[in-house]
Amino acid sequence: VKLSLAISAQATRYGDVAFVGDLDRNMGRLAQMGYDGVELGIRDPLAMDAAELEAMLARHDLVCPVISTGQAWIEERLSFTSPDPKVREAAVERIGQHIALAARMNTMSGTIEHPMVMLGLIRGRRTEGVSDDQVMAWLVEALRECASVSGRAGVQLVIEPINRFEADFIHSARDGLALLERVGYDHVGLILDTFHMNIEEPSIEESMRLVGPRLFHFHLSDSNRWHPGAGHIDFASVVRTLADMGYDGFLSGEFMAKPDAETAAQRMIEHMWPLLREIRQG
Ligand code: LER
Ligand code: MN
Repeated sequence: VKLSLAISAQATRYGDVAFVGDLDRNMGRLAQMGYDGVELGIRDPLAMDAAELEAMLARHDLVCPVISTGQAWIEERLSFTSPDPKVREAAVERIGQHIALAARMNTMSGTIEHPMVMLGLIRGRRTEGVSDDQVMAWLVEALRECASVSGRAGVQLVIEPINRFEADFIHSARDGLALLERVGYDHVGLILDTFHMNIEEPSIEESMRLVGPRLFHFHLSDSNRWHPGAGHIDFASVVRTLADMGYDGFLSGEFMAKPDAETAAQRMIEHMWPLLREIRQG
């Protein structure tokens, strides 16, 4: 199991990532702290210099296991469930660009077996007067289109259940599994986030086990959206459960820059390393 940190590659209003700004400097600091990778939040892949990004990752000996896409919703309101077909189409097209970038970074570094693109907030929000069935039909249709593109590119898609205060639907592991069933592609899986699970799941560990092999990615965040160790989530138990499940992906920290970005990132390492070491020693 490797540790990564969710950071933003472009300026954003999104507040639950610790590092925004000078990407090269941030990657350097995280590599020094002992991180293996960075999860890059990218609003618009076409505005990124892919070659420069690859060079930066290589320079700091980091990999990018996942690209996250929520900023396209936050900044531009691109959405899979907008009543406007042009908006839905633009959202799918944008994710296609994320997929292409993820595939390219993998080809260059050659170190990530399954590059991934994360689909969370891009699902959009309910619109008054639109039925649940219609919302789900639009969502499934968009996901199937993205899955078809990502399958050809060798990129996995990961859908994130998000708590009820931040999203209108797909809140729990069960919701996520039911959605996967409807989408129907093996290379589409779930990412679980301890912050959302703490709000939505009866038992964090049981929900993780329920998802089992469909768990492709994982977000670490404490109950208060601070770094692991700052709240009341039992990360020893979370790590033990992941080990029992044979999870071998990344654990990606996603939390607010509190008390500040550097301290938060450092404290995640300090909190997680002893737990991971214990697991390794059996
Ligand atoms: C993104 O990974 C996330 O966890 C959500 O809270 C989106 O805001
Ligand atoms: Mn998350």
